[in-house]
Amino acid sequence: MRLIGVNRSPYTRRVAIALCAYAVPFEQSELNGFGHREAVRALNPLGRIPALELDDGEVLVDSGAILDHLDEVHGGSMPLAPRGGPERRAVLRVAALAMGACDKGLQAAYHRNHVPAERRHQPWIEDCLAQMGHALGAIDALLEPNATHLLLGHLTHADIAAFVAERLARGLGIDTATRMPRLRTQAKRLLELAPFATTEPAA
Ligand SMILES: N[C@@H](CCC(=O)N[C@@H](CS)C(=O)NCC(=O)O)C(=O)O
Repeated sequence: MRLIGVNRSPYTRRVAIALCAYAVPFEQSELNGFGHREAVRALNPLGRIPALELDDGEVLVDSGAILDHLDEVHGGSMPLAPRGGPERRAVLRVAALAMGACDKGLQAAYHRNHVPAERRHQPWIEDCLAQMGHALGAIDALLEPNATHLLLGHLTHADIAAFVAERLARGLGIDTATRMPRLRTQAKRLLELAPFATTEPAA
């Protein structure tokens, strides 16, 4: 199995964390959507990371679809998203909020990085970052002060998605320690666990 993407990407990293949490062996090709356009498009016509190449050559795209497959095949009796019911909905809701926050954060970053300075629209950047902050604030409010996990008392995609989103938010200049202190504390705790520590990108 081969994961295509760099762990600086929150979407790639959530897949890498899940693979490690499920103890699935994998190789990683550190390609990114901008620097390796052709190579990435050859695997994912949309030109985005992550993609996951299975051992039989099938290529899965989009982190949500990839995780759905990993849960189905490797989740056993305790998948990272429960298989149904209100518990599944709760986990997917938090994961959707966190990954939507990443979408907004990246929209801001793309605008900042790809639009020439004279055409840059600062209110748009600020609006995107405000949406990101608002979603992460809502997740922060769900965390019990000393809880290790957001939901269900064990690791789920909610924790993984919140972790990668908090990291991206910090990278974009959001002061998570002040604005989402519980989420920041949880992220520090998770970083002590192997799936999180071993996927940490180099500074
Ligand atoms: N919904 C997708 C988003 C993937 C995504 O936006 N990846 C970024 C890297 S963080 C990318 O490849 N961007 C390049 C582009 O959009 O051209 C997922 O969950 O996998």
